[in-house]
Amino acid sequence: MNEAKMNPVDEMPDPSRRKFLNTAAVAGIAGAGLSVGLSACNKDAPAPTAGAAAQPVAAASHAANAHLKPGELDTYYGLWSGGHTGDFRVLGLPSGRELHRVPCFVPDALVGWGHTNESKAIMGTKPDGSLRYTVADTHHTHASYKDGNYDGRYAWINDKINSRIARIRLDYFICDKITELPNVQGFHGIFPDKRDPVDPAINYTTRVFCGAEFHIPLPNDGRDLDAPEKYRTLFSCVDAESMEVRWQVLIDGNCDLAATSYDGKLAATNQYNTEGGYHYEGMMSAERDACLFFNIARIEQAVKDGKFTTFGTSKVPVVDGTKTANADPKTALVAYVSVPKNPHGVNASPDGKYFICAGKLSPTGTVIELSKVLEWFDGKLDDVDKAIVAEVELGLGPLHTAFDGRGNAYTTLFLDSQIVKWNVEAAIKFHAGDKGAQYVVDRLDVHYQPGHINASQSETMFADGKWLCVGCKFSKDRFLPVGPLHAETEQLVDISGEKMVLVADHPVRPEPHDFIIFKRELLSPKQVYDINEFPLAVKDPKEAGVFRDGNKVTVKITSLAPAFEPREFRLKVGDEVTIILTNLDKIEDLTHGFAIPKYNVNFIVNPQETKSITFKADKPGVFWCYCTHFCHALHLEMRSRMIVEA
Ligand code: RUQ
Ligand code: CUA
Ligand code: CA
Repeated sequence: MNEAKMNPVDEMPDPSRRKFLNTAAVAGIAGAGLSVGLSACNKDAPAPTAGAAAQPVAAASHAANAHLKPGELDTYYGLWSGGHTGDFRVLGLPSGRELHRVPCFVPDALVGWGHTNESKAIMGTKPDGSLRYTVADTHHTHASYKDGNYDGRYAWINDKINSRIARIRLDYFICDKITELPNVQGFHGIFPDKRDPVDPAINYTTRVFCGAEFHIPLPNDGRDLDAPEKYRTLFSCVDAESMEVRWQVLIDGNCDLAATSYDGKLAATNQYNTEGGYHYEGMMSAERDACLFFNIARIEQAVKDGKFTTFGTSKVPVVDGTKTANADPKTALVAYVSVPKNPHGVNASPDGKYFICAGKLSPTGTVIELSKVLEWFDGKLDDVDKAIVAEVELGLGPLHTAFDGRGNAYTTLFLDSQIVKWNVEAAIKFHAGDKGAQYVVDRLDVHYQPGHINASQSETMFADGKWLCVGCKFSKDRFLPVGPLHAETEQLVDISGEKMVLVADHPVRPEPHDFIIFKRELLSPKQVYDINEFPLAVKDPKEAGVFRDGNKVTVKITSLAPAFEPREFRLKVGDEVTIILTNLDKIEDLTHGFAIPKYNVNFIVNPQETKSITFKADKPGVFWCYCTHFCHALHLEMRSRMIVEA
């Protein structure tokens, strides 16, 4: 954690620095042949306001609000993806302090994730017992909803590398389920629904939608290797409770990010490869791509009616969402709305009215009115592209959009290294012909090349317009150098006023992508486990001991500071050993660790938690199992002696 920068000099834009970065970024892009699309600016657009440097005095007082005194608690939680570290991070805001990392897809040495039997069962193993996957790439995390706000039950996060979705229980901040999506690659966007499209009593999340980016042969079993024109992608729906894949939709083009409407009727994904290109030139050959809208009620009806197919060994029903099969709006499952060249994010505005797609290779933001998409599905709008109510110039490389609940959108401009604040209704007026409508409200330089952006409560109906974070993909000169790998810069911006004020830089280990920020009152995590959550729990030190069945040995151990019970146990070389450890301490924050030297064992048990681990006793000798987590004045003395007889 580092403190807010107060030095006014640091807050002044350094023209030479920005110029260098922009030149480099644009040169790279131009070299890739993108310069034409990027310079195709709308000449009618209002002149952008000058880069708004934060006023040093204002910045200092805003920064003071973000700086918490020792012992003071943050007012917001932030849930962050960790990128190709594969983890899920929890931050306190506005301080920016990292509070926790929840292991899910990849092993973690602190917790013992990927080592204990319970975590391996969640992660998935090969027939030999080793982990199926040990790498992951997390991009997007979102939490479960009730009545348009977070309800504190679950969060979900994607793994792009191995097409997995993990669920995090927000009562204990633990991963409890992981599902691998069949027949997809490059699973990227993720978004829970916000209520049921049919049953008004279900005003909470029951589905999670998943978009897959890459085209593959279906099924990908060796067929059609050299026939890329036959490759396809699927949009998937996962059941929020069972975590089983409910259904998939075969589409034309690909998926990228995902969003859902507040009425539960629509899910969306933007697509950048309508061309079905398999090199970047092909993926950017068309001037426009699309944003797809999925009619959830109709898709589920089609599945019920048996109008689906399956691919390969997967039993998941796949409905036909391709363009030709969905030309008639009255029966269409999917609507294809045209948006400019290789769009990136798609975000739902907190008033429930609009979805916004950023242009990426077009300098524009596209505003799509949801009621008009529904009119098209009802046969009342002849052309679904008429649901576009604004398409306005924002700046170069627009990627993601956040909202303040006061009608303003904040879009990251990757190439400009800026955030643009713009008013959605003014943009709609401008698009309708009122060229005097000033939709750009403010611009802020960020450092550098921002990707994701989010504001406090922005993805709910209760966006409160206080804080905004922006994930900058390059930190360049913002921190002390630590060798070739740079930290990334997560910047904190105060958006409570008319002008955005940059108040803090935080270095983060590469590389977070998306995140959400919400009020701390929405969560009530438990700090001691319920011992009954664990079927193997050893509930009394008297139950501890060695239980032998041939060479299968179970060692039941309890921890109660400052001792393990039993204090020693005997094994024989060749034994297949399962250690079950219950932490009987009931006091908050009293965690113990359990490590066995030379046996590559280490994990922790939180208060009232049980974990187990299985290994082969393959070396004779004395091995001091010791507590790795500082727990007590006699922490160093807290040991159990494992004796392995030859
Ligand atoms: S994507 S920088 Cu993985 Cu979220 Cu837009
Ligand atoms: Cu128990 Cu340290
Ligand atoms: Ca394209």
